[in-house]
Amino acid sequence: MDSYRHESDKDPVETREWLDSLKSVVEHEGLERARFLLERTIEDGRRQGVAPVLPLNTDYVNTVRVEDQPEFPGDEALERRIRRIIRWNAAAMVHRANKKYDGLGGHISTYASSATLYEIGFNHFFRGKDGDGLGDQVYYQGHASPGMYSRSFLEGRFTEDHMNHFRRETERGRGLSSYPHPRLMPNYWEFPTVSMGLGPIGAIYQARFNRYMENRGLADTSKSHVWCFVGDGETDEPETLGALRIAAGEKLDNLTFIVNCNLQRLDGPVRGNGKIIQDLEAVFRGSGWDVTKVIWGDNWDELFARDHEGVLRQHLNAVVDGEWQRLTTASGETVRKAFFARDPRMLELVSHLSDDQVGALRRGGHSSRKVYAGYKRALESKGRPSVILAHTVKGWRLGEAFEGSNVTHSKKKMQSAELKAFRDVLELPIADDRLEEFPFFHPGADSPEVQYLTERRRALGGALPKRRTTVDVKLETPKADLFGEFYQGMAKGEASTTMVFSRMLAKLLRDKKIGKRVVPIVPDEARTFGMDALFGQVGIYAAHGQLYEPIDKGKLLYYRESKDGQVLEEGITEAGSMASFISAATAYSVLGQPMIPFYIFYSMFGFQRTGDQLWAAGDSMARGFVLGATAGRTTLNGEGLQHEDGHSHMAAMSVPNVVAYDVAFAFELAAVIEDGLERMYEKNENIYYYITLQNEDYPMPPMPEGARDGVLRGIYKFKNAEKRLKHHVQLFGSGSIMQQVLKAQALLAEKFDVSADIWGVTSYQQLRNDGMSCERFNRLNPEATPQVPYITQVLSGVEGPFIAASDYIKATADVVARFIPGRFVPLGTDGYGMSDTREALRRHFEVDAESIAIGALDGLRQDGKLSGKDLAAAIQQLAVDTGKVEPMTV
Ligand SMILES: Cc1ncc(C[n+]2csc(CCOP(=O)(O)OP(=O)(O)O)c2C)c(N)n1
Ligand SMILES: [Mg+2]
Repeated sequence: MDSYRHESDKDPVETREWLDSLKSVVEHEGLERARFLLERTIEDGRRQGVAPVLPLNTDYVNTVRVEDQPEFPGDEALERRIRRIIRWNAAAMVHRANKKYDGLGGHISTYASSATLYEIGFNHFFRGKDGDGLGDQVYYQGHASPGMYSRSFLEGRFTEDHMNHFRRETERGRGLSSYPHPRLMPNYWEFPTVSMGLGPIGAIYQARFNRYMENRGLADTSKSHVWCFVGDGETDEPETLGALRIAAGEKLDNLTFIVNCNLQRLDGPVRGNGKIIQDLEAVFRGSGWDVTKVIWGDNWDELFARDHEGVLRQHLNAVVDGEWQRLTTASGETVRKAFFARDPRMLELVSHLSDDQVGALRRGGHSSRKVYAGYKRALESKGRPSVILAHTVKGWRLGEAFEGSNVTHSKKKMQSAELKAFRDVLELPIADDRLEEFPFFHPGADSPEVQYLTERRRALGGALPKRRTTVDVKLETPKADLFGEFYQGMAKGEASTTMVFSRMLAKLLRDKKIGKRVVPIVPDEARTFGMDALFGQVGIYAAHGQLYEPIDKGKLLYYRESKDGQVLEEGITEAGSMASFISAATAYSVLGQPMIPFYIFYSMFGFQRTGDQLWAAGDSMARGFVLGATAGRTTLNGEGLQHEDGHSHMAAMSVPNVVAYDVAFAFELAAVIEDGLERMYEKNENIYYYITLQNEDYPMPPMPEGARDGVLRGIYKFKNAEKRLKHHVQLFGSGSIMQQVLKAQALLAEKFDVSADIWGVTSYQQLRNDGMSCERFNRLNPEATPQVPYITQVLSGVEGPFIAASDYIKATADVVARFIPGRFVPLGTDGYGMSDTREALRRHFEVDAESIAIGALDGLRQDGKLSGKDLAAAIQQLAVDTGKVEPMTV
């Protein structure tokens, strides 16, 4: 009667004795004692040189043993009926949308596989926002959204008209968005999840941020739990699994992942030749998570109970997912032949079952009791995060064409026969002659189903999903006293905009009113940006405090980690830092507490590396500041083409609610941050800021009289020409290239009898948005007084040509070309970055003072004020090599 008889077992009797004594301990003294003895034996074995390689995997069976399974606390039959109605409506909304408008899209099979996982959560675990505490945060699998809508429909939160407008949102307020998008349904969705991987990493950092808020005394999140639904295919994304260690290291037992293991992704099986659940078990356990596998449904219990030899387990361990997928829709007869017949002892195990009964052996993710047991166990995990790996069937109950089929993900409609079968399986009272229209079904507000589900939600703190839209806390943002010195500039000496920012941040942190709400976030670059003093000033957040004496303890500003530290020093993870940024920037809604994140990073690793999260931040209606530091293709010299950013402003332009600035001076930065605080935290605008900062030192002048409005709108007059010379030009400068523009002004006057006015352009993006908005207004209101773009107004009557120079690619400035009343010559840093001195790089990219002067003279030539010969002579005089390589081609 040996279970797990091994080929290599030389002395089965001895083996049996060991196993029997273990069994006896389990039976008489319990699991804890047995676990202790095993651990002690292994420990001792190691000392004696026996080093067992312990598998990270357990058998392919449920983690919760039948003996330990809790009582199911709900009304199982009623919950089944509710689930069935929701499943029906979820399929109906996708089918109806596509029947009417072919190609609208949507997914039927995903929710069909995860209905029980969601419903157990909604009926028994997820806490709403209207009860005790702040409520849970639930990350729904994006393309399971029809299930959530259908639940809300039953609750009376949506009408049939809403349901008929799934994926038809242009009639604002009527439609339901394809996936969870707070921007599109601000009262409903909290977290955009459908870009795979962003939900899971976001959930981890949200759970951590909840602790941060708790530990810093800013919010009571002790009753909030973060739940994240993840697709098994989604676990292929590095973002999904990449931060698991963070969650374990921070002991986030306020976090649970629920992985819907239907074994399939879009094209086919996730691990056809392997076992995704086992893979994930090893990864999660190895990362320090508590793993609960919910693999088999109730009707397997008695088979396992009789599997004394472990033969069933052994074979379950061996079958690969591709095979399970095939067996999903196979008849009982086939399953018996293809699986149970692998061993006569297995055949014996099912000999009392009919083929139909064999065919009906369920997967655990479709059993309320098993799923409930899994949730309960996961929630009881202490000191570490937990994950539920639930085995399900993709397209469950939708019929053969859907269940487990490789094409199921993309199927949007059901055929007549399928509809009939579906209705019969769900036992819904829908007449045959109405089937074709696939009507929505609502049992009525007074029905036991609706009463039950409403009561359950009431007990758990209100309906979900739900997003808070109002901010109860009013912030008073600091004014002149804090920003004054920056507007005044520096009487002597030099600074970089990064240094200026660092000083401004330190002052903001000290502000009595909002200081504690400031959240500095940095991915292991604080020293690079001169911000390391913050470590001492406000401390680094560390969930467990500082468990060591830091090497620099004697210093005034040492590396101080503490439980109530304020800085989120994230280590080298821009993805993690972005997730933290989103948590802090949405805290006004998610936790009802406005926070002011300043996330500072190497600008190359922002919109380029984590662009999708910056997009999601916009969707989430994040409010805060992201600062691309050491920016500018030639200003961060010597670092080569993976650091020298000359294009993040172009990427930033693609996110509609980003307000982007490329600042040159302290006063510009002061205006932008002061205004940003007011717009985001007093006026509650749903925008966030992208500001590039550079590391080149130069003098910081005072703000010119009356320039503030222009600074904020994107362009202002910085300096007029000292006197008018033979020819006249307008020079635009941004960021540190403004210094080259100033030099060009002198050069032009000195050598070529050309005078120049200088304009600071802080934001081509803002100027462009304004210009396009005017154009649109004029197009649609041809009889109204035409609107004039701000830049056109400012430059009206100003004599060109206009020459723009920045440390960004030419397209950045070019976006305003058509709003400029005259000849426009944009100069910029097209081509890959490379390492050299700033001077050499600026000559290479043609944004140094000489190249700007040439640009100005060329503008005059194009306007017929200078000849080609004049220009050629000037180029020679400036010693610029006309045969130099074109930077774009390098
Ligand atoms: C980053 C990203 N890549 C690709 C997709 C397209 N996509 C949507 S659903 C899907 C398959 C999802 O499979 P799985 O995670 O297993 O979810 P299931 O529907 O099986 O529950 C894919 C590839 C996406 N949404 N996001
Ligand atoms: Mg899947």
